[in-house]
Amino acid sequence: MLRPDSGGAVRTAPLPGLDASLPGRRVAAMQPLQDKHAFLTGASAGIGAATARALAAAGAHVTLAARRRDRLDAVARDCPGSTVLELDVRDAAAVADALAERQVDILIPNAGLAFGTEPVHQGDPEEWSVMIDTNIKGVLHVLRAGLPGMVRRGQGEVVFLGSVAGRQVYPGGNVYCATKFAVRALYESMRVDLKDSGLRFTTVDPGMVQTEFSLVRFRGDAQRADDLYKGMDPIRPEDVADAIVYAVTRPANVNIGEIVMWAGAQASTTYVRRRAD
Ligand code: NDP
Ligand code: 8X3
Repeated sequence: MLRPDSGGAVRTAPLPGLDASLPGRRVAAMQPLQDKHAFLTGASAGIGAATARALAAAGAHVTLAARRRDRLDAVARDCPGSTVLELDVRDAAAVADALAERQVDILIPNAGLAFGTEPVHQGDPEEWSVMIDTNIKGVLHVLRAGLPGMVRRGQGEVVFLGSVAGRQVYPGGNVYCATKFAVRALYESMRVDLKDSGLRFTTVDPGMVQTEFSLVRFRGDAQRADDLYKGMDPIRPEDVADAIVYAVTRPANVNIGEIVMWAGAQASTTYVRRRAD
């Protein structure tokens, strides 16, 4: 707690878990991840892969889940003590099985994707279903399977991968944006529903991150995906991983709620400053 002393200067009175060894400063002690178990979906690429590597580097045991086994194995080689799990988050029973016997401290339902930027009247209902089943129901499956153990133990944390697309719509974002608005609603719901659980909830909401996301969105059109980042410096997946590690390493008296992360050149989901190159 900060309080003024008789001379008007600020002195420190340490809170539990805070390092007051430096005179005149309050330094939060990092929570070690050494004995922590993290369960991460969408770990075969992009933000998930970078986060798995960062959590493992911070000492956590990471379970890497996604559909592509070869890609998971490649990421796992950089994550000592990790486990890989071929998993489609749309399959509720498979997700329940995967989490049944696992003690999880850090749950990260990161798997997600977008298809297309057509307006709804030209959209493909099959693609909407994949987005909704992955980005909303997939997150719900992971929560339903992972939370009971965490609630029973009264500890742990969930980090959602929202998006600025869950805060502002943009032309052609429609169904994808709706799924990310839903993720934010789920994040807020968890805070309310589980307010007495002892769990922490965080949503990390990035802007333009260069991953395979746009390649998937543009259905394999690499040129179109690359063009999206032309003349600007996008967020790197490692930057997002860094934010996630920051959130989960805060001391117990702190809960980082929402991290909104724009690319430096992004004024909004629609306005991006680009160089002429
Ligand atoms: P990538 O395409 O690079 O990675 C997506 C990951 O999700 C892959 O590991 C993929 O693995 C996995 N995945 C997709 N569908 C399923 C499924 N049904 N079951 C299990 N895993 C699945 O994208 P990002 O890393 O960029 O995206 C990660 C998250 O971040 C998403 O939720 C996305 O919405 C969000 N996000 C991305 C931003 C961006 O600009 N890139 C910005 C804001 C948020 P596999 O195919 O092997 O199953
Ligand atoms: C992904 C970021 O702006 O392409 O969530 O929708 S954006």
